[in-house]
Amino acid sequence: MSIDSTNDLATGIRQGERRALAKAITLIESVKPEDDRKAAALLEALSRKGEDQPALRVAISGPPGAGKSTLIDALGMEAVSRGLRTAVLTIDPSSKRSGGSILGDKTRMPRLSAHPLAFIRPSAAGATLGGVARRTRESMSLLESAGYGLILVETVGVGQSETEVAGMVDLFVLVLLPNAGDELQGIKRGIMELAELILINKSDGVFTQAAELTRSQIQASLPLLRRPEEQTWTPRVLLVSAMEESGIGAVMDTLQEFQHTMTANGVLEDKRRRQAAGWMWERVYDGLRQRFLADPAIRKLAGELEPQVRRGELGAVTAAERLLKVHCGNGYDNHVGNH
Ligand SMILES: Nc1nc2c(ncn2[C@@H]2O[C@H](COP(=O)(O)OP(=O)(O)OP(=O)(O)O)[C@@H](O)[C@H]2O)c(=O)[nH]1
Ligand SMILES: [Mg+2]
Repeated sequence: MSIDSTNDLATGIRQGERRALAKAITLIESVKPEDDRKAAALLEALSRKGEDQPALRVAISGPPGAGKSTLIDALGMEAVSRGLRTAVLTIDPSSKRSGGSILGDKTRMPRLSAHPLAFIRPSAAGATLGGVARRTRESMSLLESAGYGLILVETVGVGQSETEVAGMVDLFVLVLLPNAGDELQGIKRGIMELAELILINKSDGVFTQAAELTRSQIQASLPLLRRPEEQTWTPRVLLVSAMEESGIGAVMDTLQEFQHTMTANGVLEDKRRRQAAGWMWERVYDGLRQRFLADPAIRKLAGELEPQVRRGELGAVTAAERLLKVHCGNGYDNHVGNH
């Protein structure tokens, strides 16, 4: 791709062309080093204009089968009915097993995927770190440039990926099942702490009572979970049924209230700036790792040293030092010497 076509891509994205957007996300997710540069150029071309209306970035997280995809379909439909262009980034869990079933999650969002104001992008789980796609931040930034006002990110499962995704969104939504109260479905306290909004989904039919009980239990435990530095927003617990589409309007109201409140008091802006600093370091580490691994001298030496370490002939620390020395040259000793 030439510089010109990077510019074409940028223009297409600015005009909200879906094909340009899809192509750009593919470029951004590419693991080829030469694509990395083009992707960086594209992000730069888009950021220079710098007058994007920030999108509200929302993570939708929760245990498998909690109804995240069904909920996103309903919530997305509510958002587009309010005139809000809505984008969804999802990691298709089935692609881990089948090696790339892209249809999985789209079929769970049948109405939204057909809506002209919506854009759904499933990423294969293979390209992920934890449950977050490798380039989720970058994809969100493209979607923002394309004028989407709401970005919903569905994350897989519960675990370390939650902390990671919470570090790149404005608002973290935890979707739980009606029986969550007792053992909290293995949800760690740390994940509960991340949530600005907790939804008890499947509050319908035979689950109604259990859902209400769970809601009051979680509500009661929330003050204990509150982080002292975040006094500006009190986490909410809402009952919803994605299937029956009850409570969805209230969820959308809450998202918009969060956006208004946290924009007005400047907390959202602060959060984004902190996240941007984290993003910078992430890119630096990622770039260093890639460069290191692409260095032919490193590859050669690593090819010799690793088997020796495996055979127990060479210590891991000694081997690592030798590799770092090759990459950094004399600067390595100087640098280490400074500490
Ligand atoms: N009764 C009831 N069932 C629901 C509701 N929402 C989702 N389901 C059902 O729960 C199952 C899982 O829904 P999904 O939306 O695929 O759940 P998910 O959390 O996205 O699942 P993974 O992505 O696999 O982790 C499906 O069979 C849905 O039909 C709801 O509000 N009520
Ligand atoms: Mg899902």
